[in-house]
Amino acid sequence: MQSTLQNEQPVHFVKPVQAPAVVDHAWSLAAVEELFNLPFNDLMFKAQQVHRENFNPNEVQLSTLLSIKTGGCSEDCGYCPQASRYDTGVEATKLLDVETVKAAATEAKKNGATRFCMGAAWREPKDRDIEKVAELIRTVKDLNLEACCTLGMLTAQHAHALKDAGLDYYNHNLDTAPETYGNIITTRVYQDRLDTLDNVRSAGMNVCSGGIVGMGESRAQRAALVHQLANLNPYPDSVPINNLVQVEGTPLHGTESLDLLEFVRTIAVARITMPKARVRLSAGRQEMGEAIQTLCFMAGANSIFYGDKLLTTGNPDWERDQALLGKLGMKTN
Ligand code: SAM
Ligand code: DTB
Ligand code: SF4
Repeated sequence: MQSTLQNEQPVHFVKPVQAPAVVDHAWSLAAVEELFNLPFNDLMFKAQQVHRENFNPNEVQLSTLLSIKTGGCSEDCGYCPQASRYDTGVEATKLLDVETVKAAATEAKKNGATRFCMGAAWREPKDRDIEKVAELIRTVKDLNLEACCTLGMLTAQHAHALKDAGLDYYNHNLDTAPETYGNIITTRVYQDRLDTLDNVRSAGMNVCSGGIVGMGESRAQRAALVHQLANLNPYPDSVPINNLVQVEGTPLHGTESLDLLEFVRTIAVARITMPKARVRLSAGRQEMGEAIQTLCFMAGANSIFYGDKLLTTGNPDWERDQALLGKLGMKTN
C-alpha cells in the first residue's frame, strides 16, 4: 500500500492542536518534512533568505540563565538531571534569595546579556512560590534587563501574577512531537504544555517555547516537533532548540548522539517556518565547536544562552563566546 507522510503518523497520545480560527500561515507536516529533506545547501540558502528578510543576520540576542531552585523535582522527564528519581549527583537547593539573584543578574548585564532567565525545578509553582518569584522578577527588571522565567506548568492566575510583576517572557518547551512525548515524560501530558502556553499568551507575556533534539528521535519526529511549534497560533516569540545534554543517571544517557548537521537543519527549518521568531541555539553548545555554531548562525539562529552554566550543566564561558562573536563580526542586541 502506498503511504503518505500524513498517514504514516502514529496515533497521537493527545488531541493535536485544533486549527486556529485565524492563521496567517499553516505548515503541513509534509511541507516541514520536505524542508528537512532538502539538500543541505538549498536548505541553508532558504533559511538565510528568510532570516535576512526579517532580521539583521549579524545580530544575536544574549540571554543568561540562572537556576533559582535546583533539583529535587517530582517529574520523570527522561533527559533531566534535576528529577529526584534519577541519581545524577545534582543536589536539591531551596529557592535563591533576592541578593544572590541580583548579584547574578548584575554580572550578566555587565557581560552584555539583555535578558535574564530564571529556571526552577518544579512541576508547577505554588502560590507562595509565585510571590517570591515576583520579587525576583522585580529585582531583575530594576536592573533594566528583560526577565524570563521557566517554572513549569502555569495556571491563568499565576500567569497574570507574573505578568503583573513585570515578566516579559515565559519559557515552557513542547520538548518533543506529540507522538514521542510519552516515551520521554509520563508525569504530565502534552495538552498540559499547550494549556500553559495559552495561559502565558492570554496574560500578555511573550511565549518562549521550543524543544530538545538528539533524544533518539527520527528526522520525521524532529519535523513533527517543529510542525507543532510553527502551528501554534501565533507561533512562539522565542524558540529554543536544545541538543540533548547527556547526563549520567538520566534514562537518556547513552542515547546515540545526533549528527550535528541534523541539529543545524533543525535550526534552519525552525527559522523558515517561524520567520519572525528569535531562534535560540540553546543547550549543547559546549559539545559543538565553533564551526557547527557558526553554521547554526548561518541557518538563522539569532539568540544564545550566554554564561558558563545553563541550569546544572556547562556552557561556553563569556570570553569564549565574545571571541567567537567577534570573529564572526556579530553584534549583540
Ligand atoms: N521545571 C520546568 C519545566 O520543566 O518546565 C522548568 C525547567 S526545565 C529544566 C526547562 C527545560 O530545560 C526543559 O523543558 C528542557 O527542554 C530543557 N532541558 C532540561 N534538561 C535538558 C538536557 N539534559 N538537555 C537539553 N535540554 C534540557
Ligand atoms: C531551554 O530551552 N533550555 C534551557 C532553558 N530553556 C531553561 C535549559 C537547558 C538545560 C540543560 C541541562 C541543565 O543545565 O540542567
Ligand atoms: Fe522537573 Fe523541569 Fe526537569 Fe522535568 S525538566 S524533571 S519538570 S526540572
